Amino acid sequence: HQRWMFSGLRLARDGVPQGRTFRDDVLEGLSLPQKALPPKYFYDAEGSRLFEAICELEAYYPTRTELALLRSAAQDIAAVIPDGAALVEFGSGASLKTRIVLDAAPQVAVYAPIDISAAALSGAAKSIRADYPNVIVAPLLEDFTRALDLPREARQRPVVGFFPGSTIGNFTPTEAQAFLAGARHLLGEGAAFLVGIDLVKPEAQLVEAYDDPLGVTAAFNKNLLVRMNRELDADFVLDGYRHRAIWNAAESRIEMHLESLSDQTVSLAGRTFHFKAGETLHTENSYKFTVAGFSALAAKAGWRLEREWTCAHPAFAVVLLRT
Ligand code: AVJ
Repeated sequence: HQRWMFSGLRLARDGVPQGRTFRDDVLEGLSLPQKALPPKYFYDAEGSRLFEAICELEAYYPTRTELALLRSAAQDIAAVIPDGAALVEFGSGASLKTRIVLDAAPQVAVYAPIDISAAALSGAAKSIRADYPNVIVAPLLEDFTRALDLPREARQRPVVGFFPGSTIGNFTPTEAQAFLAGARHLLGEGAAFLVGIDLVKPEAQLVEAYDDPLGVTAAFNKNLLVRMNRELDADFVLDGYRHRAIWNAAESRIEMHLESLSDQTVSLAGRTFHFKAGETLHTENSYKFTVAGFSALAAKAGWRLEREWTCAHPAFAVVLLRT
């Protein structure tokens, strides 16, 4: 399929970053018995900014824990990256963790970040180009689950996938397996794949991380309402909902919801939706893993776990998968 160039970013398929629109997914999600939206819609420009603010919070341990792990493992990681490699990052955001890899592995020739946020992707591409003039940066504006082929610059090179942040935790186990199988196909035979996974830990610490005392995560969650109001002409009353973070032990996941504080009706894109008092809109799952459990999941998608770097407190792991 054809790729278009638009504001320096490459778009897959006819200049539209995805086949289904925000509108399609919202109309479908609000019609479900348990109202739900895909978490990828958090990341408009404001949502990406709020997510970066979350990453700085004392309560939100994953970012700093993984940064420290990557720094301590940087030499080991550099040693598994071949000369002239292409580093392909899924959901690259501000590309901050990437810098640890690029600093340790000057043999990386091409950096291909894939992200759904145009603002985050163009900002990151610009700053990586400025700071790593020897690296060819080939950004792809796309929902990373839909990336079907590598940018031209990355082809015919040894490929290393990079998927930090435990973003894989947004997928159900079935979706995660499908994503890992797709990534295996995209990255190709012989590829290495570095994946960050958040590990199961005490409930209080998990809930605090997703319902921080400063309310930044609440603002991040509610920004979805703001986005629907702006982009879909909806009339959500922001004070009519509260942010909830719940540990679902049976599924081993944190769930984020927006809970309606009263019986209310919302109009959106010419339709109406009713919320009962206490009814929720389920906005995110964030699965927490064990290394053994994740390794079994990856194996079902054709990857074998070659190495792992773990931090005990707070529990977090970076694993190296190999085809
Ligand atoms: C970007 C999916 C890894 O699940 O921890 C942070 C998103 N949501 N706080 C996560 C998020 C609320 C984050 N991921």
